[in-house]
Amino acid sequence: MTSPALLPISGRRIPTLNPGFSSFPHHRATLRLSEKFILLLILSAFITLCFGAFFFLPDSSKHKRFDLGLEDVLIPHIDPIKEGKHPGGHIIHGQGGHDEHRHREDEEHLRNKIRADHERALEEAKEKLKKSREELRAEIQTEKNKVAQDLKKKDSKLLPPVPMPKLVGIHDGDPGDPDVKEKRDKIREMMKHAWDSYRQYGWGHNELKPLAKKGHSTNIFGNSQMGATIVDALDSLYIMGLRDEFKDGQEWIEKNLDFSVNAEVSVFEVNIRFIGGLLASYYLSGQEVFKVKAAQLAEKLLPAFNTPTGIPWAMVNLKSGVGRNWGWASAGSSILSEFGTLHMEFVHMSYLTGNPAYYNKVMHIRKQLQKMDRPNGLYPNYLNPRTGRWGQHHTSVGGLGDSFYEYLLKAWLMSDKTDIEARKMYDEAIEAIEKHLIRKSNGGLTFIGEWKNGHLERKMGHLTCFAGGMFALGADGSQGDKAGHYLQLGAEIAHTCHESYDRTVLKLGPEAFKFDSGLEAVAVRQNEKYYILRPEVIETYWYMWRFTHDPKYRQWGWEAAQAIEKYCRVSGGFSGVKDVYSSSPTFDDVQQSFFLAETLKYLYLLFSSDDFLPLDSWVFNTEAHPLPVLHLANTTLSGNRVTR
Ligand code: DMJ
Repeated sequence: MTSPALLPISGRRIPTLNPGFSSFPHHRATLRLSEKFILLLILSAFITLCFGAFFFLPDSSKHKRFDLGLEDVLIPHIDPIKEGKHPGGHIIHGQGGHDEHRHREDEEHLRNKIRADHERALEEAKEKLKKSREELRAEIQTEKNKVAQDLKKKDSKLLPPVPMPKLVGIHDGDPGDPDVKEKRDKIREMMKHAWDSYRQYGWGHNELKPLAKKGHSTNIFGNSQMGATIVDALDSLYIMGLRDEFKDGQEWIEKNLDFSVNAEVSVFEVNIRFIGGLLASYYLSGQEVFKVKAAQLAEKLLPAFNTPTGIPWAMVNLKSGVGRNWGWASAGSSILSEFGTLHMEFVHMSYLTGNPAYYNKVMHIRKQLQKMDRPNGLYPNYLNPRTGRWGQHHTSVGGLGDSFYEYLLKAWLMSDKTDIEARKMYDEAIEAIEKHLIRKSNGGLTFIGEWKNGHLERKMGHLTCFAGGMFALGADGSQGDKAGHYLQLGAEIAHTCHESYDRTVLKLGPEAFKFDSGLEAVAVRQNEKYYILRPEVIETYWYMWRFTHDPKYRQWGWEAAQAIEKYCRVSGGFSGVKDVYSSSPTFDDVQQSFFLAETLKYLYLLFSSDDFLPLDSWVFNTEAHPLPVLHLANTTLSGNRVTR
């Protein structure tokens, strides 16, 4: 049998010894697998022979070496104790009598063993030489498979078996009503077009350029090619019943997804899209591979927390573990929405791996934040991970702040409402936000502004529109019987965001819109007029639909779906548009991975029944990946049963 230890060499180039090949570079040929294999066997037999010859040297020459004081280095090569021959014994050279006699016996025994090994190796080599190329190839392949299998087993052994949380409502979601079903089928068809286009033109790349019909990526993924769209879209495929596509994606992940790459990635983005996506696929499908990959990736993110305060860097190199922050962030700061959006996935990682490190890291972030002064009770967007001090006192419920608030609420929901500390932080933060950032425009539209340079900027981002859904989701359980109030606030934000869509030519929302000088819910600057297939407005429609069943939310969702179909669909997928106020917009030529993960998923769920992924059993991460509520009352974070 071939020794597995020889296998890794099989891919290397070995200079040819075959006289039939010229030694000129242009004639130099790479040896074929089986030829290399035979050479290696002969080489290994030769090495064994040389090694054995050492023991036939006269004793005196070996003693001379020991006299040089190299015992510690050399003895292990022939130490019978290491060979397991004389447990508890030591060889003392230069002494006569019984010890010397025993030593000679040991050496004799060892020589015989080496001689026998050597002869067996030669016999095996001779046998191999008799075999045909095909037989040798088959043997090599069998060995390779075995090594791959062993590695796989080793990987999954890292993860202890933990009870699967109760998974409720993961099948179908047929809405019953044929008209609603037709809409749902249309969304499914859009998903298929987005996926098939990526499959055809961008497979394995992070994202797709639907007009250029080739792969695309951005700096959040470093220079990696990690198939972000595959990982991000997979649970949507599962939910929509696109099982062949799901299998295809799973196969790619099994064979190709490798995190040992020299790439500097965004900790936040990789967490919400990759770890979140893998976890959701694992819970929905039960396929172990997703859990194993999530665990491998999560481990790679841990070095990002090696900062003086434990507040992680924004970026980490997956290979070296070196972290740093974005150059544009105030005073070298980390970003609130980034380090504050790890909790859900990290708690699940501790649950599934039994490694408390993930849970400890995110709880440490929470503790750090609790210690700090908050201007007006608000959390600024920037925090320096070296000094532990805030950077600029900018506050936003949109970009740079948004999902931090979302994860406070969802930490509580995900813990089966036992993490009351998180709920308290959420309640206090929302109270401060309402007091200082939420206003009504002259035209009666409720908006959430941003705190900048000591005053309120009357501008709201598309990203901020997710907050309507968050207020509705957090209504139940809010302090002092304010549930109705928060549901109403959610409805008002949904209305404002719908207006931002309705006041455009394309009926698609701009990136940011103002409430100033007579302008209401419209973008002013050219660089705020784009729509990049974002989900937040549709996300809010879905939550509002679930909590109120007001048909206008389905109506608004359908309007958005039709506009996307009409203005963003191209033959190679779906593209963002640069100006929603222009009747002949240009495309940005990017099909974002979150379009498949979030926008289409929320639309599909909007036209599904409520018992499909019910909100008391599932909590959606900020990238719309559903994670089950962890009922930890009877189990620990590592899934073990609690003994009381
Ligand atoms: C998504 O990646 C996530 O929703 C994130 O929280 C912020 N926004 C993008 C999509 O717009």
